[in-house]
Amino acid sequence: MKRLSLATCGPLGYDPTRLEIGIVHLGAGAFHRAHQADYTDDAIRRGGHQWGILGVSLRSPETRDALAPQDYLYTLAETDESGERCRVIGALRGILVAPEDPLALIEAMCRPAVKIVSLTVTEKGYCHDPATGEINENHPDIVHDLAHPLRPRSAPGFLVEAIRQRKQRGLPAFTVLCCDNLPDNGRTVARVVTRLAHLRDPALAAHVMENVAFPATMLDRIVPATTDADRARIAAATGLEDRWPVVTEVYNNWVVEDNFPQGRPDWRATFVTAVAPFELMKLRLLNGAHSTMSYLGYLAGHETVSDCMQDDDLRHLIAYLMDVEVTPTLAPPPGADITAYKQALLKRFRNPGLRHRTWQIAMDGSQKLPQRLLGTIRDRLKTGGAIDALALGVAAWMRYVTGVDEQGEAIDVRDPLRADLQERAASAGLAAERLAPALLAVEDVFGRDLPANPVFTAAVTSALDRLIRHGSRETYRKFRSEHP
Ligand code: CS2
Repeated sequence: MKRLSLATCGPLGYDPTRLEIGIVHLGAGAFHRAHQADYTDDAIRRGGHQWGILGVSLRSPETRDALAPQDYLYTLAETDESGERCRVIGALRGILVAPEDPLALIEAMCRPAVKIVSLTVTEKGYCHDPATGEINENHPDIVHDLAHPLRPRSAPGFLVEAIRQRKQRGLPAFTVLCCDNLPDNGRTVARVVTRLAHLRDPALAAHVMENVAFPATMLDRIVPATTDADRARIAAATGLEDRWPVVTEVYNNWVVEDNFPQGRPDWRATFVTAVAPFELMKLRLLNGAHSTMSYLGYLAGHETVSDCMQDDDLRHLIAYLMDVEVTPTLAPPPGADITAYKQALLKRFRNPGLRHRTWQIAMDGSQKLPQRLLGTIRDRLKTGGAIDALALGVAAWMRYVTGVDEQGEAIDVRDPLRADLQERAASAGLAAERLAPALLAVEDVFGRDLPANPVFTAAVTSALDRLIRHGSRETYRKFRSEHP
């Protein structure tokens, strides 16, 4: 079978070899390739030839090695109940692997034609403390980047050095576009970058504050990790071998704060002045449901989100969480219909064409819980609202990060705080009255307020006790009978 390439791909509606690089994107994983690259590809097809994307892998060469021999083209497979449709995306024009040559990346970020540096480096990639949103000055990558500022390792380190060099060269600053699920993502990244710049030189921090725009965004598209089965199916459908296609849903949404002083592609996104209400709706409903379902579902033996949705009791819990406990904390975003969004979400979660593993979503819980569940819990506690489903989500995370499942098998827990979490879990043992306080004491996740709130600690401890005694399935089955 022939390999996908410029020679075999057929017409794309534009000539990828003619594109200028206007965007450098840090974190060229599946999510970026299914979301921002798709929007940009569409804008290029309508004439935006100055918006080619140079992707960057901050760690491994895998994506570059897979895509370089196919001229960085890849197939985007979009699935819904009517089936799967494939098309080729040409917006990505190269991938740099940062650790191989950090200077080359800085150089690329300093090209005059580059107007935007966007990022999907996951929550942990910002080296911040998730409970406060402030940079973690003891993070090993930040310590490294302060010692070796010209050859950074972290995303904030690259941003600061490239901003500094552009200033030195008399070039206008690029716009920093965070595309990760962080709360108040534009402002959070602005704070992290400004603080790192300040630690290097207060004048550089002043330059960042005055000249760099950090628009906020809300991104919404479900993109599971690509599997070999996906590769085989897509090759059979297209007749071309593609080493790294991306599979996603047909649904796609992007709300962006329109603040791009150097210009931007003509993305068919929703441009607004305030992203916050859209972001809260999405993080609390979609991601809050995702995380709750992934811990409970994993413990109950469900491999994917669509498997979880086949389980009536778990589906009930998720719908209850969204309707009864999350919705009252949301201010409806202008023009959005929360009820319709929730209905659509349950349908998207059911999509059998997406094999979105509970284990994948369970990753990095310490970085996700604050914006997905804990912010909602704080709002509920303020108004005296019940938090039974939310507390069960938090308790399921606690049970999961012990690293041993209900059958006594090891769980492959991936989390930057794993060592600390598992040490606490091991010394507490599998007893809720010790395990809950041991994990609630992780200040980076829970802050100081939540562990001091008796309503919250009681709810989490009692949910964890049920999970430990009766197992996940029985716990959410019982939840349904108690919360019809
Ligand atoms: C998921 C998200 O992996 C996860 O934690 O909750 O990646 C989710 O699929 C996206 O935010 C959807 O937009």
